[in-house]
This record gives sequence, C-alpha cells and structure tokens, in this order.
Amino acid sequence: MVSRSSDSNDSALDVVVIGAGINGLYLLHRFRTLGLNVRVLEAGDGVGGTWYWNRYPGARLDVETYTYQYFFSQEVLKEWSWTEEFAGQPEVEKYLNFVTDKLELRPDIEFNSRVTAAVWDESANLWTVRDHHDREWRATFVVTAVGILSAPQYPRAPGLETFAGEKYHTGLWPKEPVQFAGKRVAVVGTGSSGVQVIPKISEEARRLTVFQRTPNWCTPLGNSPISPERMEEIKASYEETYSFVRSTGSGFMHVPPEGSVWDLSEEERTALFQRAYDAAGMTMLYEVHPEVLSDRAANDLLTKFLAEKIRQRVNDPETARKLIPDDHGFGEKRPPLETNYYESYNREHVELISLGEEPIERFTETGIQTSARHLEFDMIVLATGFDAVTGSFMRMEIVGVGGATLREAWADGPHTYLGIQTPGFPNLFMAAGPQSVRGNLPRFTEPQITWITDCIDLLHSKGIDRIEATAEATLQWVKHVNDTAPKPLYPDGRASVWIFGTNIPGKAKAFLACTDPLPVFRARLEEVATHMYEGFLLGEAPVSDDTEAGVTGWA
Ligand code: NA7
Repeated sequence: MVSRSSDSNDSALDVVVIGAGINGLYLLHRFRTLGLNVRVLEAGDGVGGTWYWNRYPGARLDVETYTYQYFFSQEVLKEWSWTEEFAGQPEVEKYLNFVTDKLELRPDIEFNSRVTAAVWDESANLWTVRDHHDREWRATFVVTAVGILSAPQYPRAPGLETFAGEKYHTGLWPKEPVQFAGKRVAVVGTGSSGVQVIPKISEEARRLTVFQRTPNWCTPLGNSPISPERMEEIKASYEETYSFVRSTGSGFMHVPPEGSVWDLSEEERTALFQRAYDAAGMTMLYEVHPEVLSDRAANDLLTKFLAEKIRQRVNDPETARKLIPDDHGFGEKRPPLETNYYESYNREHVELISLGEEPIERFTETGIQTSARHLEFDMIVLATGFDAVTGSFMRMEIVGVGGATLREAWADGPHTYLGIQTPGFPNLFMAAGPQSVRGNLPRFTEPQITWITDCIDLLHSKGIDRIEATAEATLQWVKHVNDTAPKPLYPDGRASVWIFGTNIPGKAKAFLACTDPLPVFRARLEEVATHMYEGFLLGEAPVSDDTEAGVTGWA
C-alpha cells in the first residue's frame, strides 16, 4: 500500500515521522500547525514511546515532572494537573494521551506500524518508508523520533528461549498485570530500571534473586505527592520554571554551586553532600561542584560518602560490599534514583548475586545455572537495558544515496552533523539523534524539533526538496563531540556505559551524545538556521569528494 496525501491522489506526503513518543507527538503537532501533510508511524498500539513500553512496576520519571512536560500549549498547561513530583509511568502515559486527544493528533498516527525500512529515491527526492506489514508511504522528508532507549538488549548467555516460566524485559512490559506473589523471581540488571523494579518485586515475591553485573551509585529519588495547592503554585510559576530550565546546562532544575569543593572544610563538604542526598531528583548530580564529576580526587570524596550510605542502609556487610561500585565514579553513568532500593536487600527472601564472582552460565528450562549452582525460578525479569541511541536505527534498513546503508555508514560509530543529519541520507532528520545534547530529554529535544520543523517548512515554502549535511560540517561536528566528550575517571575506563556504547558486546565504542550546555547548543542551532542552514547543502546533491572517508566515530 502506498499512502497518498489527502488532496492529491498521486503526491507523496510531505513528512513521515517515525515514533509517537514525546518527541513524535510534538513533531506531529508542529508539522500540522505549519500546514504540512504528515503521517506518524508507531510500532505500539498507543502513544507514549518510552512511557508506553516501559510499564514495569515502579517505572517513573527521575526528573521533576513539571519540568519534563510540554510547555508549548497554554491550554494543556492550564488543564493538566500532576499528582506527584516525579510522576509514575501510568500518569505520564495518561498525560501523553491527554495531549494527543486535546490536539486531535490520533487520526494522523498509524499504530501497529513498526518501520522496517526507508529507502531514498535519488531521482524523485523521496523516501519510501516500509513497515512490518509491508505497507509503504512515500514522503519528501523523514524525521525519526525513535527515542534513545528503545531497542531492548538481552543477555547473551545461552538458553533463554528454553526457560519455561514467565519472562519479561522491563522495556517491553505487558499491559496485563503481572503477579509476583508466591513466586520465585530472578531480576537480571541493576540499572535505573532494575533499581526501580526490584523494591516493588521484593514486596510481593516469595523469593527474589538479583543478578548484578555492575553496581551503580544510586541516590534517593525523594518523590512526594503534589497537593492541589502545590499544583496551583507550580502552575503559577510555569513561566519562570520554563525559562530557568532553558537556562541550565542540561535542562534540569539544578545549578551547581560556585567555587571549588576543595575550598570547603571536611564538615562543610559532608554537609553539602548530605543536603544533596536528602534533596529530591538529580540534586546530587547537578548541585555539587562540577569538578566532582571531572576530577578523580574530588569524585572520590563523594563516592566515599555514598559508599558509607550504602553500608549504613544495607544490614549485611557482604551484600553492601557487592553494592558498592569499584569501576566508575559517581556521575559517569546517569545515576539511578531509588526508593527503598538498598533496603530491599534487608528482606530475608532477597539475595544479591554478583556476576563478577558467580557468572550466569546458561538459562535452563526451570531457572538459571550459575558457575556455582542451579537456581529454580517461576519468573525471570530482564532489566538489561538497551542498545542505546543508535540501536533503533540499526534495526531498520535505512538506505541512502547510491544504495549505502546507515548500518554501514555508522559501522565504526555514528557520525552526524548536530545530531540531526548524516551525509548520504538527504532529507532524513533525527530528533534526539546521536551526538546531540543530553539531560532532561524534552528540554533538549524541543529546540531540535522546532529547528527541524522550521527548516522543513522553509524548504517546503521555497519548493526546495533536498537537504543534506555536508561531509565537511559533519567531520567538524564529530571532532567537536569527541574532543569534548567526558574522559573516564578510572584509568582503565572499563565501566559499561550506554552513552559510550560499551554496554553492548561488539558495539562500536563511540560517544553518543554531545556535552554542549543546552543554551550553547540552542544558540548553535539558531546560528546555523540564520546562516541559511550553514553546513547543509540545499536543493542539490553534493559533488562527491573524499572528505567523508575521514569521518570516524570515537576512537
Ligand atoms: P541500563 O542503565 O543500561 O541498565 C542495564 C542493566 O543491566 C545494567 O545493570 C547492566 O549492567 C545490566 N546488564 C546488561 N546486560 C547484562 C547481561 N548480559 N547480564 C547481566 N546484566 C546485564 O538500562 P536501564 O533500563 O536500567 O536504564 C536505562 C536508562 O533509563 C537510564 O540510564 C535512565 O536514563 C533511564 P552493566 O552496568 O552494563 O554492567
């Protein structure tokens, strides 16, 4: 099937958007407001993306709810009220459905449509996008809004398919309620998802065994309900909140203190760390002196403090030891924010297995065989994370100029211009693509989305049907990204960090984000647009040169 635009039997769509998560919905709204003919293709049968798929018990925001939401619609801001400082998955999903209905977006979304391929037609300057039902749409522009954590990854130990009990990945959690009561449950993985789901399962399961590859530096989430009075206050200060989060480096409600951590006495330092530990959200990450995140000696001050907290909260010293990281500093990985995580291990029926000491050899029909024993389970929960940022692209067959695939182009790591386009793939834009900024996701994708939609609108209005990032601009951007990438605090740099691709065996090691502070990145985007999309070639194909061959990923 080839979907046709509404007003002409033969013409293609202006835009296909892939994904109806928080970015895809905003893209759809913007394109419709601009009068463009757009269709969103969504794999799920509902909107929400991350908030649709990750519906495991305990899933919730680690960002203050009212800084994560959309700010573009006064009507939505006025009508929607939040009930928790850090909303749970059901509330975020409900909110995204509310916005979808309020803006009447649903009719332009094709649900149950997983995109498998997109092929560029150089003679017509059109993309053909195919889904898993072999339906096709033709469009001048394609914008991916596939999320950064949406391609689930599974353990490589053999035999997973032979396990006869219940089996779930946190990133593909079923809609039907899952019962843990009376069951022997295994959880594999202790990242943000594991840290959220483990306390919930520990409350109900007969026995819970946690398989930990690497411990994380977890700090308390500090969630609390939002009363109607507090919600009124929050609403009254939306303007201030919005301009504040736009002004911070990562789009969060936090700013680091002035001065140096070394200027503080030991008592003052402990008091600072304690205040951050007692405060909510990402305070520990963003309200300590920046050198704590970049200088090993300063970082050690904090990890010493955090290790002591783990020892205080976990009764069994041996379990506490296993829970204290020794391969990375605080902040090198996005820290999981927890609620009663450490206390879960004080329950009699909860056991922690460190895979470094007792690896999984294989999954069996009835459980898990480790190097030391066979453990029987009724259920295995995989909280093993994602092939982050690039994984969703690699699962599609994206074919650009001259039949080159994105898989080949990114084999040594992604190379993009501004995280928005890759040479050889004209008219293909990415929202939250590799090598774009990171932090509070909707805050950093918002300028990308307005930029992409404005750009396409301008091209459309001028009748320009081709835009492609130049190899030279891309080369410079990749260099900038790599030159400014964070350096590992531990000399052997062996920690598994998804933002570097090192959580997946065999994946190219490449820094998948960009450390530019949000206002700097936004200014850069504006500058590029003001200079008539500097670094992009408009309306014509580039003359082939050798520059592209020099574009490589992180080395
Ligand atoms: P993460 O943060 O990537 O965590 C995945 C966890 O699963 C982590 O503990 C991994 O250990 C572990 N893992 C991965 N593969 C295996 C295998 N094969 N065996 C055992 N354990 C494994 O994903 P999440 O879903 O928890 O969170 C993703 C993001 O969501 C998070 O950063 C927040 O931004 C929100 P590792 O540490 O790699 O050694």
